[in-house]
Amino acid sequence: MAPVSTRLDGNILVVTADNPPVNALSAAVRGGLADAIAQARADAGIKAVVIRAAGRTFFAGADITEFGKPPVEPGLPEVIDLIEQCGKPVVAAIHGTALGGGLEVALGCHYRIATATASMGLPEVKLGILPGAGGTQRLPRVIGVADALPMIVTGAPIPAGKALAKGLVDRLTEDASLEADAIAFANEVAGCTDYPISSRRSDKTAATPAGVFEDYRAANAARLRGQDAPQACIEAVEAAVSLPFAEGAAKERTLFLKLVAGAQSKALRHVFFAERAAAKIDGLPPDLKPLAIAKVGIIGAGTMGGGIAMNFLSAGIPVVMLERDQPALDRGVSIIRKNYDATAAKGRMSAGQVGTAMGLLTTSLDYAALADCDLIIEAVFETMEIKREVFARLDKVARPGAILATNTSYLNVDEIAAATSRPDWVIGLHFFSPANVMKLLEVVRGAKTSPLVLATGMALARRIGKIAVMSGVCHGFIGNRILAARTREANALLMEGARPADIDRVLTTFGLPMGPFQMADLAGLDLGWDPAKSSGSTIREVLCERGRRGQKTGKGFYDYDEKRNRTASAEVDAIIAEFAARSGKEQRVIDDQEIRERLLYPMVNEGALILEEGIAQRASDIDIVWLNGYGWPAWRGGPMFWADNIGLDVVLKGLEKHAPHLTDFRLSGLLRDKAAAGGRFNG
Ligand code: 3H9
Repeated sequence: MAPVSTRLDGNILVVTADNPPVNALSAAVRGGLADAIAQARADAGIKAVVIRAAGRTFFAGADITEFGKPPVEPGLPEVIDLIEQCGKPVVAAIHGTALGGGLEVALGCHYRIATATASMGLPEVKLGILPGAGGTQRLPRVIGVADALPMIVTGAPIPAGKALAKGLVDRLTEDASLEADAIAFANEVAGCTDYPISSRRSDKTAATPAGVFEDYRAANAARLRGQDAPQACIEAVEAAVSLPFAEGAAKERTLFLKLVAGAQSKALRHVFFAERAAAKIDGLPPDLKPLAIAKVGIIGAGTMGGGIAMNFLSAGIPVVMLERDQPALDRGVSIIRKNYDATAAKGRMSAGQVGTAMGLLTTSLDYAALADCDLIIEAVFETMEIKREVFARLDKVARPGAILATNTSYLNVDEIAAATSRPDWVIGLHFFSPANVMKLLEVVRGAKTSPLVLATGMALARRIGKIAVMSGVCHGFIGNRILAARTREANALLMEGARPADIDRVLTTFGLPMGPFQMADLAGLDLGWDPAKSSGSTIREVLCERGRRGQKTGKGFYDYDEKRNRTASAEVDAIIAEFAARSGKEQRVIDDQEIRERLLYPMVNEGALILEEGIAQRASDIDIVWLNGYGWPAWRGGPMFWADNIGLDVVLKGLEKHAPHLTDFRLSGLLRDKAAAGGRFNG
């Protein structure tokens, strides 16, 4: 069936796109829209046009799978120009999400009616591009620069109600009556000639205050650092103010073509598809229906347990939280409340929503309270002995058919599962701290975890708004195992003469939010440190012994002032030099390139080992873990994609060169073979 069809409703031509799943504006859809407009122009009986989409959403944008392939006519900018110049009023009927090229189509229409539940935005920047079909020129003309600029530069969509208030849509309606109301709207404007044309408007852009672009650049400099697309977005919107439409559109086109061919956009497109691939588990029976999870039990009301609980409470799922004593429970509940109150204070939740979430939380000191839970997550101390004890007790109280999950970040899930009589019902759900904020969830499949339990874990992750990646069982799973490879090298580099600030700087320059020593100072160096057992055998222990326990004590790997500004510490340098001398390591000057290669190449190698051992299903899953759990910059596509781009042979040569210095290093056969064959990890 053609993806665009037309029908006449009196004098109105109703144009319906039907290109599942999200009505992407593929070549066939663009052709169909162009034909429909030609039909409207040619038929004197047609007095107005409605453009609508079947299925779950209005157009979700250009077809991303077409990027990087030879262009197929007609292009989206041309089609939108045709719509705008139809000569008859055109009404866009919007439901679901009008995104990217989809919103650009709507902006080319003369009127927009949307359902109250719809949202709209220009998320192109998240794909490393800018709206390339007139969006950067029409949106500021329709709603003004102050509102258009953040929408285009951040890519965040706005709900229909807000769009109405800003003049982006003209009318709101209900889902059931959208088509009828759009046709009624078209009948009201049928035959008129003074309908608004977005590209010819100048009332809103003329009111642009001086200095708005400079101010925006200055205010967002740190956030946008290193990224091409947001800078180009600002430049394009500037053109909407300073140039006539045709010249601004030409500028937008030039910027778009450059971005779409660039490395950052390729990386971000990889991320888009990688995120969707991560949700899929190869080999699961296709008809497997995830179990319903109506009540969750959480053991441990510490920072982690509390954060985990918030995910379910916010999604409307009742939680019972268990602790060993009342004060621990009370502390946990008050932290949850404080977090919700802080969210409400920022306007991200209403008082009513906070009340509803807190109303779903109950607490108990008795394991028997977990008897009716569908899922029980353990978030207690990270020692095997304690975890096994907890699981043995759980086995006694949990109902048959309840999923038993551990939040361990390193330990062997199979060993934990073996403490129960039902290892097929045991799974790892590794949340990242702060668990109510971080997007990533590693879903750990034990040797005996049943497909149903696994599928339920993945589905649940989506329900609570997480990005889930499946991992097999190994020490640290995907994310922390790769982190450990980097930490080993960071520590070795210190002993060889690199300073903490050098190492952190190389990583932040690369695009990571923080280096390992900044991170350690922030988290507290005494995390897991026991003064009674401290023997001064590591740099970290000595720092703790000397009261250098991180930011909270004003000093750690760095010195901090009252405002927590950090400076390098001569005391730390001396401690490190002393350690190096004692272990016979000669300190030398290490340049940034060596630091970068020594830190990042072993991570890629560890990723390759994870892949060849079958711990991760695909290289892109490893990328998704590092993007969402550890702040790897999205515009570099994740460690495996980054390695593909620089060339696996280059990575291999680097590893061979540094091999004499590397700690506990084992070269991946997969990396070696792929490098030799000129291959890639990602397709
Ligand atoms: C653009 O418009 C450029 C123009 O300015 C200029 C042009 C000149 N294309 O996310 P889901 C697939 S750039 C192709 O799981 P949801 C997706 O891969 C575009 N495919 O569903 C998945 O496939 P599979 C700007 C697309 O309900 C399936 O659809 N627009 C596209 O969770 C379902 O997707 C955007 O960036 C696409 N545009 O969320 C919006 N979109 O089943 C991108 C989706 O094989 N899309 N697919 O894995 C989204 O944000 C979400 O898909 C959406 C639905 C919110 C619409």
